[in-house]
Amino acid sequence: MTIAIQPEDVLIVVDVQYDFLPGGSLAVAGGDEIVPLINQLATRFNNVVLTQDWHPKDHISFASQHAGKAPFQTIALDYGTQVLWPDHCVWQTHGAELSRDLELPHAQLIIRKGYNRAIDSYSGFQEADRETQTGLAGYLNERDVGRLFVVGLATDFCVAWTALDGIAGGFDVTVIEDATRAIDADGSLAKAWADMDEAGVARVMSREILE
Ligand code: VGL
Ligand code: ZN
Repeated sequence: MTIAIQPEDVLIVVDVQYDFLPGGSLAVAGGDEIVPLINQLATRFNNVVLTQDWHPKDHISFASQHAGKAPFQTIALDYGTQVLWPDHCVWQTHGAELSRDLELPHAQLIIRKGYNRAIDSYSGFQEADRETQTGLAGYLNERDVGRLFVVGLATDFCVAWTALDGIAGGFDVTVIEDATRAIDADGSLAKAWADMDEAGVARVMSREILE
């Protein structure tokens, strides 16, 4: 099926930052492979928005902040279960920078998330407490945009949560599968796709847009 991108559609580029790319502290396998594809896809969109994971150095999601805990273990927090991560995307570090290989001169908004020490934020829309809003929904609604197409890192965390919250916010959301890569810890990728399928997130391949 061919998908014709409309002028009001939006490409959301999630967390293409050095710490999630090969060599980074939370490297996603093959994360670098999607950058040229994202650049190509972006030429079809008038509207491009990026998200940037942006943590203080003592962020609650870092295993280093919890005695006796290792990355990829979990802890219970007020807002639910939190996966613990290696320190990553600490503000004003190289790892937090967006990849310089992204060619998105027409991108209109960079939304930072995860800057509150005590709350994680996988989603570009709201933090993990499910209350604190980033402002992205307000921005998109005020601009009266069309469908949302989500790409970036990682499929099973920030891409999935952003897509799911997009649906919850009443948007038509599609994930461009081959323009994402996953962490896939402990079945997280299969679960993310099951959740997205159930919520009504559409799933396409980039060739359906580019052909
Ligand atoms: C992400 C884990 C922690 C992501 C961000 O971008 O998917 N994953 N912080
Ligand atoms: Zn993070």
